[in-house]
Order: sequence, then structure tokens, then C-alpha cells
Amino acid sequence: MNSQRIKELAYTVGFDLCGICSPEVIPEARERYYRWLELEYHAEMGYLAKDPIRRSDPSLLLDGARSVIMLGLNYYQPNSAETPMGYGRVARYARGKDYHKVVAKKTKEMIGLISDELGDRQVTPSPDDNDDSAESSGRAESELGDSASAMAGPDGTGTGEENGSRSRKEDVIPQQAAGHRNTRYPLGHREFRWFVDYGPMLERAYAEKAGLGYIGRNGLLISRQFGSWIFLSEIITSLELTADDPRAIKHGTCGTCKKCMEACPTGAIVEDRVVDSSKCISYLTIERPSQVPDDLAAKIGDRIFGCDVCQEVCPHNYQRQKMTKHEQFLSGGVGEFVDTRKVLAMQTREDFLALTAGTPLTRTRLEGMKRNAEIIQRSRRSNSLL
Ligand code: B12
Ligand code: SF4
Ligand code: SF4
Repeated sequence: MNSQRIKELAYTVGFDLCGICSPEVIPEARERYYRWLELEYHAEMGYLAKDPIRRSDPSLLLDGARSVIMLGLNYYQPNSAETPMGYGRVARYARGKDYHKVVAKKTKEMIGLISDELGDRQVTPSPDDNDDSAESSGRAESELGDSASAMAGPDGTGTGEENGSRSRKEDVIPQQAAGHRNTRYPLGHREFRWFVDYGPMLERAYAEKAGLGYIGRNGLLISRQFGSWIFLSEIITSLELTADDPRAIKHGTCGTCKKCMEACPTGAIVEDRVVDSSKCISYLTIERPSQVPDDLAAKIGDRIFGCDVCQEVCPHNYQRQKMTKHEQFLSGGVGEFVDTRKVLAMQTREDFLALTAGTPLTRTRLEGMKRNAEIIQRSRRSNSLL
């Protein structure tokens, strides 16, 4: 199978972008990542510092890795002009169904198609073949032959290998995995391992290497076709594929522009392409486990989950953003606004899940969501006093 066919299959399952690169270490990306850790810009996201050598070397993630297939999905959708009184705004990427599940499902579907064409696909159904949820289709060898392949959070909480929380699928697969590997697959057949978001991969650096875009001053991967409004996922494989030449596609540059750095409400873009997580509103509203210091809380404004400012001001995005064609990012989630009064009235985990189940917002847990709602209400009150 050649690279062209891989891309056709990616577009068949609905990916918007696909590029290929080799799995070797990218020295500059590794160096930047080590420095970022040294400066403690990962804040309390301890999983990012757990095994830096492995996290910056995809060839350690799969024996015999030859290629990395980088994939992108456009999630862009416009904002309404005003946030209604008493509501908090949700960043675009989190308004619909949990993207981990949506992207994971497509990624696995793609491995299934590749395996079919190579004649590798399992004919014997695995026990969870009837379950069509993204995390447990168990169809491709990557999942059956490698118990730690599924990184997407099965319950919408963003669990994965790094967070130490094992998925339901991972509980089921190990014994089967040994059996499949030894009895059903001939020696030398192709292997795949896939990740989305929480996997131990420097996704943006490999996406750039595979020609999907360039890394802007805001640290985001900006593609020629969709700007930066894209999710990334990847398949590491033992297939030998021709790599893309990233220089062949002109994605643009930042030139002298610094709009994202200037517009960031908290000054979190501390250098060109370097984000200090401890200041980033995305971190403060989603990942930070404890209370937000007052000086930073005062800059969160109406944002209840995530932040889009450094993408909204990017001139590349004005020109390139296109409405997503993926319905799952537009419906089936919490939408653009969350009522802070409703959040503050929630008493139990069940109340919280009634609003957030199956969406990225479960990540904050009830306590985090309440903290964010309080910050928004406080900021409304102090603004109305001005
Ligand atoms: C931890 C994390 C965060 C943290 C830290 C952010 C950060 N900048 O690192 C927080 C919580 C703050 C965060 C916020 C957001 N995140 Co986030 N996050 C991640 C995660 C899980 C790891 C990132 C990481 O490893 N950071 C460490 C730094 C050092 O590495 P890096 O960001 O990859 O940067 C590398 C490149 O910039 C490269 N590089 C830079 N310049 C150059 C030059 C050369 C020559 C080379 C070779 C390399 C190179 O070197 C760096 C080190 O390798 C990734 C998924 C993943 N597995 O990669 C998603 C991811 C980066 N996040 C994503 C998104 C969507 C967001 C938000 C937009 C969400 C929101 N709306 O609130 C914001 C954006 C904030 C921002 N401006 O970066 C997307 C980005 C997609 C894209 N188009 O780029 C990702 C890829 C998830 C996904 N699978 O789609 N995130
Ligand atoms: S997501 Fe918001 S807070 Fe974080 S770097 Fe971008 S503009 Fe700054
Ligand atoms: S806003 Fe300007 S500096 Fe920032 S990423 Fe976009 S083009 Fe680059």
C-alpha cells in the first residue's frame, strides 16, 4: 500500500487532513519540549513529564515503527456575538460530542480499512465487536495486539495511558491480545498503534513534519486549508510509507505578526511558540485541580471551559476557517453557553453528568465547573460595579 492510497482512505473515513512522516526523533522539538518541562510550563499536568524520552520518540511506541500517519479534523464553528447574562462561554472544540471519541472512532475505522486492503483484518469477531462506541470496537490489530493502544477516554473524562486511568477496553483486551498475536497473525504482518491527544506524542511537531501545517507563534498547528481549528490524531505503523515533504506545501508564516501574544488575556504565550500552561485559561478552566489565583481569575472573563482568543485573532484563521462538516462537533454536546446558575445549583455528580456526559466538559468534574461558574459570576459582579 502506498502513501497516496493511505490518504484516500483517510478522506474516505472523513478526515480533512492526512500527511505522513518518519517516526524518528525531531531534535529541535525534543529540545523545546525538555526546556518547557524544565521551566515547569506543564504546571500540574504531571503526566507530561512522566517519560520525556518516550514522549518525544514515536519509534519507542511500536516495535518496528516505520511511519507515522498524521490526521486532522476541522472543528471550526462561529461564535454568537454576545454571551447571555449569567452564562459562560465554551471554547469551540468542546461544544459538541467528546472529540476524543469522534476522532478515535475515525482513526480506528481507518486502521480497519487499511487492514482490509492488506488482507489483515480479523475475520473472527472480537467480543466487543457489537459495541459501536469509539473506545471498544476492537477491530484492528492495533487494539487487539497491543493492550495500551487506546488512548481516548472511554467515559469522556479524557482518561488515557498518561493519566494512569485505564480504559474499559484495556481491561478487557490483554488476554485476548496475547492469543491474537500468537495464533491468528502470521509473522511479519503489519502493525498499527494510534493515539489522540492524551497519547505520549508531540502531536504538533509531527503534524508539521508530515506537512499538515506550520506551528504558529501561538503554538498551534496552522493548516493552509482550515487554519488552526483542527484536531490531531496519529497512527504509528510498521508500514514503510513515503513521507511527505513539509516544504512542498506553503502554509504561510507569522512574519512580523504578534497578534496572538498581544491578545492573550493572561500573557500565557511567553515566547514565540511557548505557552506557560499555568497562565493559560485553557489550563485554568479545564486542567487545574485547585482554586485559580485572583489575579488570573480576574482575566478569565466569561470563559467557562477553554479559550479561543489566540486563534480568533489569528489573521490566517480569518481567511481559512470553514464551517466543520462533522455534525458531532455541532450537536449532542453542551453547545456554546452554559448557565452558571444551573451549574452552581448542581448538588451531585449525577446532576453534573446530566449536562456533560459524552462531552469534553466531564474533564473538569463538578468542583472544577462550579469554580469556573463562580469566577464568571464574580467577574460579572465586579464589572457591573465599575
Ligand atoms: C498539554 C496540552 C495543552 C496544555 C499546554 C499547551 C501547550 N502549548 O503545550 C493546555 C491545557 C494549556 C492546552 C491548551 C490548548 N490546547 Co492542548 N494539548 C496539550 C497536549 C495534550 C500536549 C501538548 C504538549 O506536549 N505540550 C508540550 C509542548 C512543549 O509541546 P508542543 O505544544 O507539542 O510544542 C512543540 C512544537 O511547538 C515544537 N516546535 C515549536 N517550534 C518548532 C520549530 C521546529 C523547527 C521544530 C522542529 C519543532 C518546533 O516543539 C514543541 C516541543 O516539541 C496536546 C496533544 C499532544 N499529545 O500533543 C494538546 C493539543 C496541543 N491541544 C490542542 C488544543 C485544541 C488546545 C486549545 C486550543 C484548547 C482550547 N480552545 O482551550 C488550547 C490552546 C493553547 C495554546 N495556545 O497552545 C490541540 C491543538 C491542535 C492544533 N491545531 O495545534 C492538541 C494537538 C490536541 C489534539 N489532538 O488536537 N493544551
Ligand atoms: S488559549 Fe487563551 S489563555 Fe491560552 S494561550 Fe491562547 S489566548 Fe492565551
Ligand atoms: S496571530 Fe499572528 S503571530 Fe499569532 S499565530 Fe497567527 S499569524 Fe502567527
